[in-house]
Amino acid sequence: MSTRDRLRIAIQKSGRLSDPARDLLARAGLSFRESRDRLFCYGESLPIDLLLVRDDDIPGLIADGVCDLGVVGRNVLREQALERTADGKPEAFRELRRLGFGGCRLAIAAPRDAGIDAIADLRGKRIATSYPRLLREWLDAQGIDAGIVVLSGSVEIAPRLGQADAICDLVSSGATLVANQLRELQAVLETQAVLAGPAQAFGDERADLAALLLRRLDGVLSVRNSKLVMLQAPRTALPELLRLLGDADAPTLTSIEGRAADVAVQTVCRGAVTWQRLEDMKKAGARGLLVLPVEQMLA
Ligand code: PRT
Ligand code: ZN
Repeated sequence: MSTRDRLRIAIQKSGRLSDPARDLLARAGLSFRESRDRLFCYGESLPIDLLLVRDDDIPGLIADGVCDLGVVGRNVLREQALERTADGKPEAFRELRRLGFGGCRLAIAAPRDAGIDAIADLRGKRIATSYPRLLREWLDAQGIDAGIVVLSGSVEIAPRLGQADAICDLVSSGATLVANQLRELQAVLETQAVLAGPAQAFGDERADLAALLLRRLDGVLSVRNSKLVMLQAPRTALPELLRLLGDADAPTLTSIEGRAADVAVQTVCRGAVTWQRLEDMKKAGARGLLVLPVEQMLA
């Protein structure tokens, strides 16, 4: 492995994962000087540079040591990992963090009128997919013998074109399936964007840089959906309010000058603070409810 004192992260140049990936790195305090061709961005705040590429190239760039880390869908990472081990190569990647965006599932779907209603009905059928190894692994685990038709895109129209009986493709809202008269049968893999790295640890300055980045990412990820909730309430309402704040950190209680029966509550809520929840808290006796975004947190 080459010795380097700068860390290089590959992210998608343009696509679903590019904006959230850049946003996440910016929140972790990384800033970059954009180059003219916008393929390489020099890290200004830290010795961490960016390479902007197609998502499919990211695992290979990590395996070849061209990049040290990458932001890529688990679906792409796992498919390419299976491809490499099938070729007799050693495990090349590690999933270092789940990043909480780009969430979807790789799922099997079939035309509504195809008589494929359960996974057992897939026996002897042809399934079109861009993820042949993930699909084969799942079919083998289920003991289902089915044919796989490998397509690089437009998988959802394969049944209509007579290329396949069913498909195995990424689904998020499901609107694409509905628009193509397909019905989802079974999820094969839950996926989201992950920070991927090489299977082997870095043996030079990059190890410290990677550790620093991971610590910062943990700080950003842990507060991503968090809200600081403040309120005042009668002490008698506390049990019910704490139940409604079940996903919150242990609250700080402060007494209120001149109002011995009341208390001020402050806590960080990890889940969504919806209007419904606020209304329930008000009903339980809370007053002066304040919900504030959390910028940063260093545990
Ligand atoms: O050019 P490059 O090769 O870099 O980009 P790409 O076209 O291969 O990738 P891109 O940007 O489409 O997706 C990148 C990653 O985003 C994927 O590998 C997944 O990890 C993740 N992701 C999350 C998705 C979706 N959600 C998604 N909905 N990738 C694709 N889709 C497709 C889906 O298959 C359907 O065709 O989007 C369409 C809409 O989905 P529905 O279910 O909401 O209708
Ligand atoms: Zn791609």
